[in-house]
Amino acid sequence: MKKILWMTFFVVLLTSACSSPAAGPQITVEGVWGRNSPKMASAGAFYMQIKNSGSEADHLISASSEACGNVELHESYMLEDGAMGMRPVEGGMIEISAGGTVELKVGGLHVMCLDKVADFEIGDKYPLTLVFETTGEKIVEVSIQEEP
Ligand SMILES: [Cu+2]
Repeated sequence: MKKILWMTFFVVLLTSACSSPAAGPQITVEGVWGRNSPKMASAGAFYMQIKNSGSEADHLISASSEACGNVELHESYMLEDGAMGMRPVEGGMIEISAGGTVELKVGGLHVMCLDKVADFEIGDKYPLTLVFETTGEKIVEVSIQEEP
């Protein structure tokens, strides 16, 4: 009986914590990965889920990594002949709306690693610095793997 009371207490606590998001953006980044590729491939793409559990939108505005000479924010799009192309995102930034999640995935948005300086072998890990307009810098780890 006592146990049930305690459980109820915690459920109430959790519920109240969830119903009032913290002021400002609350950014978390998960599942950061890139596909394995040899060094002679000059570019690679990084994918991830970016979640904002806060009450205000934020924007991913740039990124950098020691594994890349240059990093750009890209989107994939369909070319006239049906093939896929990619280009820098419109406006140069990716919006993460309040309470929203943006998925960077194969065939969609991605962080483009240009002028790669290393082989990307399965199991390698590289730090990636993401810069958000409001949140500022967030350093995450890219895990090199086959498509999960
Ligand atoms: Cu790209």
